[in-house]
Amino acid sequence: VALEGFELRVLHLPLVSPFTTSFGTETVREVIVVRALTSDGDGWGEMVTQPVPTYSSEYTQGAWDAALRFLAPALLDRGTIVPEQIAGELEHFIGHRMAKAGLELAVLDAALRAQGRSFGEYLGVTRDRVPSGVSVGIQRDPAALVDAVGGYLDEGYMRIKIKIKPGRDVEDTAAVRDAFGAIPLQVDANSAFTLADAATLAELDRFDLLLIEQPLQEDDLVDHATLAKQLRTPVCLDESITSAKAATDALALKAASIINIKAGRVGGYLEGVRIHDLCRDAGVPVWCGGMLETGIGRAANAALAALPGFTLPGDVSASSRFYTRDIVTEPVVLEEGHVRVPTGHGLGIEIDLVALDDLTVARETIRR
Ligand code: OSB
Ligand code: MG
Repeated sequence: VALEGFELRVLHLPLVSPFTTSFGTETVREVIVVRALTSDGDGWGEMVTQPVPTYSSEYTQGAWDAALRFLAPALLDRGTIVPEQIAGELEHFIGHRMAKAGLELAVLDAALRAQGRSFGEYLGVTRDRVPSGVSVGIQRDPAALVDAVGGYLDEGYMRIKIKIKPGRDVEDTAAVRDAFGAIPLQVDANSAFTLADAATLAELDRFDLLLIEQPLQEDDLVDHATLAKQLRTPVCLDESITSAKAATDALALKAASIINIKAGRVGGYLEGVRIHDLCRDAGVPVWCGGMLETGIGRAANAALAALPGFTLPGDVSASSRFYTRDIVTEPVVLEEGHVRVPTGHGLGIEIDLVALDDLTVARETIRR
């Protein structure tokens, strides 16, 4: 595609309820929406950073600065580019993967719209809908957690993930298991534990969890391998898997037996596909993680999760799980516990420009 510019916006989307993880509570989703301006039309992407660098080193103002100062100008200097060249073009800039992913997605959307192809067809999806799991934040107490989980099960979600942290681990998990029996259940610690907590984490073994996600810190690959040997629950990595290379290393070290794929975290959907492919070759299950995406990333995630190696339900939930008002005209909905893979051209979404403008708090356009 012939790139003419990029429009970046910071959006604030109010959350339907506060979302609490081991690193804090959010009541508003701050996200950067990218519009690629090309001679063949526009494309949309999003940078899934959060305002504070607690999940990873990336954060909104950092992504904004890196994108406007370095990443977008490098792509605009090239002028004409195909989406598959973007990651290579930006490789000499270290990190800033969420920012890179947002730019790549916007160009992918523009290119596929121009070709009249859907993102799912481009990726080679093998399903027209994917089972939907939901990520449930830490609640006031285990009883409130049981209430929240019950609500999501009533809506039809097919797998529950609960957030845990030290002191809110075994009791919370036990409460959910006791209340709902043999539902597909997993936990996510967002790096909140250390190897010294191995005995506590081993207590979770009795709950027959699908997996425990990211118990230790991002760079604790060897410690994760040590911990994995002490647990019956499979260890899944999220934060640690920043690239296909990191995935290869984690599998070689036996630090994980399952991998969570998030396009933003790994620098783009195309890198996410590479991780899918290598895990599939290695017989390692993967699932699609989420970053409270708007309708843009939510549509892209539904397509990614429809690749054959995604054998576990992802955090691919309905827009209504987080938002009362999305920025697309047809937000993702839950149908019999599933989310449909979009079939329209590009990501298969139309932007609600009124909602987009209403939710925009900052905006900048950079042109060739
Ligand atoms: O660790 O998977 C995570 C949200 C923000 C940052 C990290 C994570 C999450 C979630 C929510 O668990 C997943 C979703 O978008 O539904
Ligand atoms: Mg996680």
